[in-house]
Amino acid sequence: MPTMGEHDVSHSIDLPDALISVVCEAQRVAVMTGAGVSAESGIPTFRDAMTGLWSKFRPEELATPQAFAANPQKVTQWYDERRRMCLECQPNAGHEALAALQQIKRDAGATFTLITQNVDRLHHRAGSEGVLELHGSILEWRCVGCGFLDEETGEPFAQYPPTCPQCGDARRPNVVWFGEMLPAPVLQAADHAAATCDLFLSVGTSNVVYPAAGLIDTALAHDARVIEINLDQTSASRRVHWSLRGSSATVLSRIIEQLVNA
Ligand code: BV8
Ligand code: ZN
Repeated sequence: MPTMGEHDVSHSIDLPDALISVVCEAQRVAVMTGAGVSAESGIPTFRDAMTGLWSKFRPEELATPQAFAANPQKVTQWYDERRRMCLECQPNAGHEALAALQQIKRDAGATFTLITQNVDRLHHRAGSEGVLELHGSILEWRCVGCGFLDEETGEPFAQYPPTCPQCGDARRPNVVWFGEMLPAPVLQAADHAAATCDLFLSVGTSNVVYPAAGLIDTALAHDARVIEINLDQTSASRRVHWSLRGSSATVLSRIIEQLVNA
């Protein structure tokens, strides 16, 4: 795989012309984002050494069905704190650049699919449409009994776990926990986008959580050009065509700037 290699763009932010041409000419774009895209909005990532959520909490104790069954109060309290933090945060320039890229591609008659592992809905608030939420949404809570589902954009719950207004059973965040299946229609649409795109962008993800992390390989296996934008190197960095070391807000904004001025 002739990669164009790794580029540290955290300083000299002029992106290679060949990369801008590939973005400009792409007719079928798929983008996959992870927690790194929301980091500049103030939402902690998961695996960043000092600041990531898993540096303070053990995922097995909070992000699994077993944890919820063992301690529904602790788990739902933690998720409700995260829910309210997401609501207080604002989309950043990276989210806005992806919404702009979707519009640019649509205006040019190309297709654009945004796939996210994030549960914060900041892409929606930045104006992205048709977002594929692989891991659900922390703003939605569902009843474990009757399936009642509602988006919660308000105050803290009155009690933990919150109870269903329809049947009184416990409600949980509508996210995908470890060991749970991803929503089949969403995963199918994401897989189709990765298999049929001619350009795949992987932005702000460590690419360690499956099956989401497999999408970049699906794109590579179908001869798509693949660009990674990430602060740190990942297991995918050596397999992609361009691996840009930089912040998603800065690099994505730069791509839009160079596209518009191309
Ligand atoms: C599944 C929602 C089928 C909840 C999340 C054993 C038993 C069961 C399953 C498994 C097993 N072993 C492996 C598995 C599969 C497992 C898995 O992949 N585990 C990994 C950890 C090895 N996957 C699953 O369980 C999935 N389900 O497989 O079902 C099945 C069923 C039964 C048995 C077998 C299989 C479900 C996975 C979904 C889990 N839910 N979240 C919540 O939010 O609390 S995962 C969680 O990780 C988030 O959703 C997050 O999006 C996702 C990926 O993390 P990233 O987004 O990449 O974030 P991370 O912090 O890792 O990286 C951020 C990156 O950004 C860094 O690289 C950093 O450098 C960069 N960055 C930081 N700042 C910036 C930046 N980049 C640019 N700009 C910046 N400013
Ligand atoms: Zn109910």
